[in-house]
Amino acid sequence: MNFLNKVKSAVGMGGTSNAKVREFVDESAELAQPDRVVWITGEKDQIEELRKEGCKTGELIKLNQEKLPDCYLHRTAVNDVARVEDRTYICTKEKDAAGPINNWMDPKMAYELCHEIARGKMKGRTMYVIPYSMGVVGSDFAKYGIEVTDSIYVVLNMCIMTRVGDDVLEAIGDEGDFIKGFHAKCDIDPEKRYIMHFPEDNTIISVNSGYGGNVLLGKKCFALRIASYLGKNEGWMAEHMLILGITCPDGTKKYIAAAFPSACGKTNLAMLIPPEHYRKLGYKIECVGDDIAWIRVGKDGRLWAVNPENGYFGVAPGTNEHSNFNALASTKQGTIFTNVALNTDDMTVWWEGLTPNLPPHCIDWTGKPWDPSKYNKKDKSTCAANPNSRFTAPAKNCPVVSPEFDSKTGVPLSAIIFGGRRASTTPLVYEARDWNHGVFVGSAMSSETTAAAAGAVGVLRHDPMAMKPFAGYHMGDYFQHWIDMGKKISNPPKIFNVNWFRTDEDGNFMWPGFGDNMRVLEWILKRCEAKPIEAEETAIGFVPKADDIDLEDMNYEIAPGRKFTKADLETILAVDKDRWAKEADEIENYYNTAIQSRIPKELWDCLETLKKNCKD
Ligand code: OXD
Ligand code: MN
Repeated sequence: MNFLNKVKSAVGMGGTSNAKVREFVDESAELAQPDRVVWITGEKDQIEELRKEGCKTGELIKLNQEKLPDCYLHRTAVNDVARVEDRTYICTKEKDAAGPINNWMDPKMAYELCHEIARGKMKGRTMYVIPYSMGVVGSDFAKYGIEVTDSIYVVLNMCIMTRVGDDVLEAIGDEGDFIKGFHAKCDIDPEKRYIMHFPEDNTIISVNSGYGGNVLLGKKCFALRIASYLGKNEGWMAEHMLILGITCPDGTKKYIAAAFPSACGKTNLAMLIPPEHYRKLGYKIECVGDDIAWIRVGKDGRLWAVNPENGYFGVAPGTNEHSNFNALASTKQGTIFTNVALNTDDMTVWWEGLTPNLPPHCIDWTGKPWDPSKYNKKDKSTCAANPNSRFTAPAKNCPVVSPEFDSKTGVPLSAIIFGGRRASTTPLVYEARDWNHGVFVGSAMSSETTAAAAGAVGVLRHDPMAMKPFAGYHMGDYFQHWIDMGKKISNPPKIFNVNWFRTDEDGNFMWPGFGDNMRVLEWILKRCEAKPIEAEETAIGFVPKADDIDLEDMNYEIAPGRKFTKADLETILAVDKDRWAKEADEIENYYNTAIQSRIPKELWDCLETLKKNCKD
C-alpha cells in the first residue's frame, strides 16, 4: 500500500486481502491522486449519501419523489451523449488480433497515453471503488470486475446495472481474477476521450467521458468486448442479445435470444405484451434480458443463456405506455434518467413520444428552457430530450421480469434471432437452413445507424451479429468461433432473421412492430417444434406461408385509411432474387474489403449457395 496510505481519507477497504485488487486500487490512486477513496458496498445508506452528494454537486437533480420515488435526472456534457466508436480501441500486442474493423493501438502506447491524460486528474476529488459482478455472484457464468471512478453518476448507475457489494469481493477471494476498470472524467475533452480495452491484460481504461456506454465499464466494455475475447478462449459466447421467455398455451416455456443493433428495439421485444387475441390463447412473454447474453453449452447439448446485467439502460424517446408499457413501468422507481427533459410543472421527466401532447414547461436536455411551439419532429435540434437519452432502471422493476432472471444456470435457447433496420430487401422473417447458414445470416447483417453511437443516423452499415462495435477481437475469428461452437452443440437452437422495419414507397412502416411481433414469434416457435409447421424454401432460407402468420385482430394502418392486408404481408414476406443477388455481391464486397481475412470456409460456401440460388 503506497498511495492509499497518503490519501486524506479512505472509507472502507472492501475487507479484501486480495493482493491484486489492493494493488490495482493503489496504483489507480497513485496515478489519479484523489483526496479520498471510498469503497462501494451498494448498501442503501451509502447509496442515499451518494444521491445527496450528487444533488449537492449538481450531478443529479432530485425528481418528484411521490410520482417517481428514488428517481434522479442527470445531464451529460453536450459533447458527450453517445458511445464514441471512433475513439474506442482494442489494444492487443499484435494488431491483427484486433482485426481490421476495430481501432487498434499498441498497448504500451495506449497505457502511456491514458496515464498521461489521467495523471493527477482526481486531485481534490473522491475515487470510488466498485466491486461488481456480471451474472449472479457465485454462479458458473459470473465474472467479476473492479471499477474505479471519480463519478457519482457512474457509481449509482453501476449499482443498478450490475450486482455490487462485498459478496463480490468474497467471491473474488484472496487469489481470484477480476477485470480492472479505470474511469476518470478528466475534463470531458472530446479530443482526449479514449475507451481502451486490453483483452490480454483483463483491463479497461476510459477517460474524458461521462456517457453510460463509455463509462459503465461492466456493460459494453466488459460484458461484450472483453467477454467476447474470454468466451473465444474459454469456449462460450458473449453476445449483444436480448433474452425472452414465452409461455405457450399448453403451459410450456420456450426461450429465445435476439441480436439487433443498438436502438433497434431489443428492449421492446424483450418486454413485449402480446396482442389480446394471443393473451386469450394463453401466450405470455417474460423478460430475462434486454441487451446482453452470455451463452454456454449445457450438458444436454443445448445452449443456455444468462443476462449478466442487473438493470436496463434503455433508450427513452419513443417509449410510452403503448409502445412499451413494461419498460415505462420499470422506470417508475429507483431510476436514473440521462439527458431527458425535466418537466418543471411537477418535477417529472419527459421525452419525445412519451405523451402525444407537448408539456408547456420543460427544461431541455442541455439545461435550457424548451419552447414547444418551435418543436419540429424532423429537426432533432428542436427536441426536448436528446435522441439517445436513456433510463437506467432496475431489472426487477419490470412487471414481466422472468422468474429465471436470477437463475444460476440460465435458460435453454430454442431459437436465436438476428435482425436490423432494413427499408427493403430483407423479408419480415426467414429461417436459416442450419447452424452454419445461420452464422452466415448473422455475419451478413446490415442495419441503418441510430443515435446510440456518435455519427450520422440512417446510414446503412454492416453490423455482423449486431457486434460490429463490440467484438473484442478479429471479426473473422469471431465468425470462426460461432462455427466452432456449432460443432459443440448437439441440440442447437434454430436461427432466424427478422426485419420489422420494411417501408413502402412513401417511407411508411409496412409492419406494425411492437406487440404484433408476437405473430412472428409464434411462427418461429412453431418452426422449432419437433414436427415444424411447413414453410416455403426460398433462395435465402425458409419463409412462412402467408396463411401461417396469424393476422387475427390486427388493426394496423400503414398510412391513414390504408389498412394492413394479407397482400401487404405477402409483399414483406417476398424474396426478390434480383435484390438478393445484389445483396450477395455486397456481402462478398464486405467480406473482402472490411473483414479481409480469416473468414471461415463455411461462410464462403453459404455465400456461393446464395449467389447460385439467386440465379436459378
Ligand atoms: C446500448 C447500445 O446502450 O447498444 O445498449 O448502445
Ligand atoms: Mn446495446
